[in-house]
Amino acid sequence: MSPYYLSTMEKLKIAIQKSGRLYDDSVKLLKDCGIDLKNGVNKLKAECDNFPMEIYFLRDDDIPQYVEDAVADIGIVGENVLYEKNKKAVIVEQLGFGKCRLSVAVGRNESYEGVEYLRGKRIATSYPVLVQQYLDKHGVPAEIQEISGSVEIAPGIGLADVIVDLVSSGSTLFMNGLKEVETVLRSQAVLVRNEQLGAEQQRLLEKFLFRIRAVKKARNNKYVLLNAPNDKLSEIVGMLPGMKSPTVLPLAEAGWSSVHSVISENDFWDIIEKLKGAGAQGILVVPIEKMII
Ligand code: PRT
Ligand code: ZN
Repeated sequence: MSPYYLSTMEKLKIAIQKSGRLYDDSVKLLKDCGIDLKNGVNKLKAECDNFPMEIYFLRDDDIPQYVEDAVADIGIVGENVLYEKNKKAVIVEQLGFGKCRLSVAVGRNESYEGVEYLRGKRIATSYPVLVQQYLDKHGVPAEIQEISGSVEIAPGIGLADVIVDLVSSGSTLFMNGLKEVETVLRSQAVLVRNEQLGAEQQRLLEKFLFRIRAVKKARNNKYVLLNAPNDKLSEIVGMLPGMKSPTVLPLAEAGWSSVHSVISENDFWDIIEKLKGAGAQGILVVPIEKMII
């Protein structure tokens, strides 16, 4: 085996979106995992100095195929694209960004009372496979018009009665006189892998995943420091989860302690309110960079 061949075998090849809504978050995830990309000249491929990884920049629609064919070992892609393309790629981890829903939308003034409304209608979408599955599941036949972009204008120009498109804030639908009536799929970016990774790629993936999980945990938690009067200490400590249990240190001022803990983003405001109510002061909230339990 030539040294060149060996060096290419030992890298984990990842496919990410070349530009678009997943690009920034995908690159940020790699950076937060301590992986420094050396930007390729034409940005089709990048290498890394400090992790055996090679990054391919592709259209998101092509990523499932590249992973199925093992051109890339792993990839970052929206679940919506993954399920629509129906390729053999295994989901390894949900990444918590690129969140959206694939929704059915109709004219704002239509009286919509349920999926039966769709029977015999013309539905414009870029997701014919997922829409067909949805119609079959509900036993409602309809005509699917596949279009690749600007789906939201289809009803206005008489191309369709209904659309099924991705929605995040809902403002595109609103601006086009449409309302969201059903959710076909909830989606977010996921890390996928080829079905049969080699042992070395599997080992590198485990290493990468360990870092991803530490980054995700850190993003979902905050480090909280506060001052508590000692007579309220046990009540305040009881409100805080902490990784094992909160850290309590005496302050220079008699009768007060400093309490340190980690709070989940989800419960954050509830707990902070309770802490204040119980007499906590000088509450500082600090982002966590990595969190390994
Ligand atoms: O060039 P390439 O093929 O790679 O990119 P693309 O144009 O096909 O995809 P891109 O970059 O638009 O989206 C990439 C992925 O981001 C999608 O496959 C989803 O997984 C995810 N995502 C998250 C979204 C949205 N949110 C989203 N809101 N993709 C598209 N939209 C569009 C939607 O189609 C509609 O036009 O945004 C509009 C609606 O947004 P709101 O906020 O007005 O509701
Ligand atoms: Zn695309």
